[in-house]
Amino acid sequence: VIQAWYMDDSDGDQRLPHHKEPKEFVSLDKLAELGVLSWRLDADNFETDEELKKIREERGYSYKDIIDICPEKLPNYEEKIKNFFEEHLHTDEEIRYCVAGSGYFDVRDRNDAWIRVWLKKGGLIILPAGIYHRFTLDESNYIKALRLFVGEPVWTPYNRPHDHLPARKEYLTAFMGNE
Ligand code: KMT
Ligand code: NI
Repeated sequence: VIQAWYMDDSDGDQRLPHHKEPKEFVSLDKLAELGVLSWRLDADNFETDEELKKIREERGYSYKDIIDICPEKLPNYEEKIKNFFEEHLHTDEEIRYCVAGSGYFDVRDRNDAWIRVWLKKGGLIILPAGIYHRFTLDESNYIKALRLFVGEPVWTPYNRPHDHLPARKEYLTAFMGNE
């Protein structure tokens, strides 16, 4: 449901897996060290799932909507697809729960290398505020995801570099051991 690996350095279709040769997988514990948290949930019953309810209550995720990423359902599809893949950060967590389809969230590790996180049906991922990341569809070309948020949502992406933002500094302090 959630797998992660280091990306190769090649350009080319962003929707391909971009494994290194040989493949170099990254554990969920390793992701957690970067502040990236993940769960495996029952996506067929997400409307009534008690485990999801508990996570939402504990973390204060009062807001919820659904994003359906396909040309028919997402307004300005091409532009959004392009913007999602620009390296950026947010001043709040990015919380996505995949209930259908799949996609790649790429995050930077502490050496600034790309880790590709493959989110599939039943996977919930939390990217911490201030982490540089990007998103792309994979070869299936479709994802339907719940978006959760604490209070009124702010989706503003700050494209790299935005190192002076408090959220960036706080991220570095919390997860990179910076002073
Ligand atoms: C973002 O901010 O990068 C996104 O919302 C990605 C798309 S959600 C599957
Ligand atoms: Ni984002």
